[in-house]
Amino acid sequence: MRRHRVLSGVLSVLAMGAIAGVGCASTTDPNSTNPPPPPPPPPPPAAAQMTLQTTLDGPSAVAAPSIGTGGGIVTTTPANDFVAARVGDGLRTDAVGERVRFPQISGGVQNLENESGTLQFWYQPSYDHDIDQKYTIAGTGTWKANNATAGSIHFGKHESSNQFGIFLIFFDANSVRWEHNVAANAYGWNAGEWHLFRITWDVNVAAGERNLHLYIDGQELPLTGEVSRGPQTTLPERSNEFIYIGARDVTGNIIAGGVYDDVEIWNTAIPPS
Ligand SMILES: [Ca+2]
Ligand SMILES: [Ca+2]
Repeated sequence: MRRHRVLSGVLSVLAMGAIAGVGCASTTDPNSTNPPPPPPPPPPPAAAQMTLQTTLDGPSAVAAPSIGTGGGIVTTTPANDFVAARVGDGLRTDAVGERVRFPQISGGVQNLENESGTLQFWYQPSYDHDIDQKYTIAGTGTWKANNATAGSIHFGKHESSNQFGIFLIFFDANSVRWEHNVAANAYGWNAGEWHLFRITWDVNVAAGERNLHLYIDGQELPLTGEVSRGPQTTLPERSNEFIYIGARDVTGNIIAGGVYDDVEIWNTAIPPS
């Protein structure tokens, strides 16, 4: 949960008070030749803070990330399957259920802000984007047996029956499902290539504005399907809910495949600069 909106409101009230004060002064001194004061500055934007950062260089980078609260868990076969990656080592996934996960919040420290945020990571898929296999890539909550966590986001790649598109699925506070897609002809990657993925979300955008955005290598991808627009709802972060890099579930039939590196999460939606 966040507090800066309260601060913004206070600043707005103070600014209005300042304007009112200026108006009173001018009416009591009609002969003043002083130039009118400049208008008050707008309230400052919410300060973006990184809430989680991990090098994925090994088990300790998951148990104790460089930014964020610890308690992350590695689930791979073989155990702790970290291999040479983009910078140092990274996490290798190549089967159902393989991943690292971090709690959304632990000990009062948030790794994630469900209201708005940015999830960025490097990913080297082990497969071409148009092979006939569904993959799970990352998510901000659990998804088991078609039962996803309210207030979570899920990202992956479809098989042929869904035209090899990307899926980016958002569940609001009431588990209403918004499934965004990227058509297969609007993106692409080959096995072994490193790409920079960025997902942003904000449930508090104005009416008509999109809540989610997806970028690969700094380029925004066109989202089609059930496009979610604001304002929307979500849930508070919970200590028993998790951010998944790799598989969103340890069972099921949707596999994770590829090497991940350098995961970063911020508490506001930040487009690539
Ligand atoms: Ca690394
Ligand atoms: Ca494995």
